[in-house]
Amino acid sequence: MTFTQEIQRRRTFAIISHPDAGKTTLTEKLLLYGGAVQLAGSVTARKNQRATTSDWMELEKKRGISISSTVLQFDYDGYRLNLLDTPGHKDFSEDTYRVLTAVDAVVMVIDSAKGIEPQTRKLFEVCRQRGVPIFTFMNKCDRPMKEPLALLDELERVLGIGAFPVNWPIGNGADFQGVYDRQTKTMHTFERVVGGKYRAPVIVGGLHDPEVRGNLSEADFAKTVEELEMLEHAGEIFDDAAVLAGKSTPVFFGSGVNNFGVQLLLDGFLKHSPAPKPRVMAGIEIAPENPAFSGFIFKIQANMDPKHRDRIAFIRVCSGKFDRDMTVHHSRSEKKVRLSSSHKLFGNERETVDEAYPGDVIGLVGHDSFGIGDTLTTDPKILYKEIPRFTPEAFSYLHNPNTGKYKQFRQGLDQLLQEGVIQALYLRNSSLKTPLLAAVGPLQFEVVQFRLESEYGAESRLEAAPWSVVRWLPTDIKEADLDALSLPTGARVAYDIGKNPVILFQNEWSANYFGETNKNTPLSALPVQTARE
Ligand SMILES: Nc1nc2c(ncn2[C@@H]2O[C@H](COP(=O)(O)OP(=O)(O)OP(=O)(O)O)[C@@H](O)[C@H]2O)c(=O)[nH]1
Ligand SMILES: [Mg+2]
Repeated sequence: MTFTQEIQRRRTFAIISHPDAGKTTLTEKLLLYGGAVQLAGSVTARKNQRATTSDWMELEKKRGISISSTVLQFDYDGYRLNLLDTPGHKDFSEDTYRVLTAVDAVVMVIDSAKGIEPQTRKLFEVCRQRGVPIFTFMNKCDRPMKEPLALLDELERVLGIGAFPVNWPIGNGADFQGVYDRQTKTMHTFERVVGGKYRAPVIVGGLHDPEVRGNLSEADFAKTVEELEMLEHAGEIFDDAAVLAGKSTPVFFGSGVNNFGVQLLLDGFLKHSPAPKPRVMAGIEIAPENPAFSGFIFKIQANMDPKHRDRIAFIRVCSGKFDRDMTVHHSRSEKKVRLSSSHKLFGNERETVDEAYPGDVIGLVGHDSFGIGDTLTTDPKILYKEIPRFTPEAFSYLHNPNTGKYKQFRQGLDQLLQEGVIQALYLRNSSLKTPLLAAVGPLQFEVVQFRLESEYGAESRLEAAPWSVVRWLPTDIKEADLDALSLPTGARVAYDIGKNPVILFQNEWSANYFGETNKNTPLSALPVQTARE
């Protein structure tokens, strides 16, 4: 296969939505239909059931929610898929937003009973800004759902995007029979299989075949047929250009847990989604075909494999070919590094990979100097600035109650800090050595506690901290100037891990008041970036 063919067959996409819409379930079913697993696991794994491939973390299995994004690479129908399952909860959204920088398309999952929920809307906004093509899966049609026309209307009204139904649900809730594919004018009637572990048997036929009607009343069936006629009458056609521009979304209906409509989604997605596109860097386009290898790190994860206890840096390849053992320029250290330990990833399983192409996400092990946002390239002129940064809004002290285990506590915390979803701050003029953790949302602290215990054997105790706002001070501010600051009640000066001074405020009002009354001391919601960052 030629270099260009390798690029053209890559599909790199994320599954996104509000919590609980069914992303992980759908991911598992895409793996089942894509032939990457033989038997689908379930999110709420009971004793003798296997858990999903993407929710592999101990706490995820326990809680039945996704905490961290997962990469799954597999081949299907000539394509190489890099699929990323993301967490929906807003406290974990920093991870999700980073993933969005690494993909070329998304599948947006909607709970058909609930319609568009707040977190879906936020994620959609980010996709729109980035011009990422969006495919929509209307999930949970096996539960009493909103009218399909109302769901389409919601997409257009709430998100302001064109919606093109590729297929249409027949029946709803207990009567959900399957979907009618408007492209091929065929009806796909499914049978439910216990636990949804295997592919659902399907009969493909005409809309008016007798088995299609199932338990559906004459009136309900007639209504559906009328809806379909209406859609036909509207005469809209699948507009590939609008989809690729992120202006219109193809809509698929189904039920992930029952395997209804999963095959149609997978095939429809692959047919219409884009291969890797050029990346823009400082106004210059870097095409995937560019012979220079380049990519950026969008995620770091420690201890994926309890046997290895190492950390993996996830890199999205943007241009050129990756060869194991190649030497590249690392943007942060401005040094040359040899990439010898490279892996393809499938949940928490990894396998050495010798080559990779634009679109691929691979894991690099053994480079402590790698950080989120770093560029790796054979052409040092290439520097990506893709990773968005977020201002922490939750603060809490983390105590080590067991002084005998200080080493485990400290080592664990340091490694978790490197993943970049929590930060540690230290109060100025304080003898207190307890780290003050800062994160986008408080659930992150629970994750830290759980992981410290399960991955490092270190107990910890959280103590609420009285602040809710952090602002960075100018980096060149002098110690004497810090002493002279007149802070509002309850505010404190602290340092981040890079020794940059910050002010912690009790609330937004207090931060704004300080800003108004100290015009000579500009504050920023994010650390001031160094030139190379
Ligand atoms: N009835 C019904 N339930 C479903 C369907 N798909 C998923 N579920 C259930 O919805 C719940 C949430 O599913 P997940 O796949 O974990 O949802 P998620 O979007 O990955 O959630 P987060 O990652 O935590 O944001 C689970 O109990 C699933 O079994 C479906 O098609 N029908
Ligand atoms: Mg999930």
